[in-house]
Amino acid sequence: MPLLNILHHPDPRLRTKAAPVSVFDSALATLAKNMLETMYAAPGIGLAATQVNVHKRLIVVDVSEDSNAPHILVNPKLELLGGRVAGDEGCLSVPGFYERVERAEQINVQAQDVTGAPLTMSAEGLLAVCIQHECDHLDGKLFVDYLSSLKRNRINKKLRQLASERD
Ligand code: GNR
Ligand code: NI
Repeated sequence: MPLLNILHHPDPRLRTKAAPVSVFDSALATLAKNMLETMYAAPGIGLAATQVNVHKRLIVVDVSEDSNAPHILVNPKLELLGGRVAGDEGCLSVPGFYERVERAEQINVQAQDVTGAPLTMSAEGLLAVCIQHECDHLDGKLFVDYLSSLKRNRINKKLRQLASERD
């Protein structure tokens, strides 16, 4: 199975708002499978289609130690419940940077599975944080958007520098 290329901030394509999925075909299932494989290889605990330049509302997450609890969520809708948690957050599209971000501690999620069947789940802790982070990607949002402009500018400068050294 091929690994997918992950876009890096400040690539403007990461700012695209993803469109709802309406066709639940084998191409969608293959995309989800390739996204999981890419996430595990990175390694990461979540991946949004936006990050692999596919602008559809599809995310994959697995926060388990043994990489054996994958969730594939299509057209996810979040209900933020009580509690706030602050934790260090990273992103495969912002490599090398980890910063404190505040999120809802508990959420409910309504989504569809890869066949289009409705699915609901509740999540807390790291799983809840990860799902919120992935849903932000689908709206073109990155964790750096929550930081002070000082921190964000520092990260932008460093990543632009690294990108220009690669080209
Ligand atoms: O691998 C990841 N780790 C992580 C850690 C704390 C909060 C969120 C995340 S998600 C990130 C993978 C990623 O970039 N998903 O979009
Ligand atoms: Ni991310």
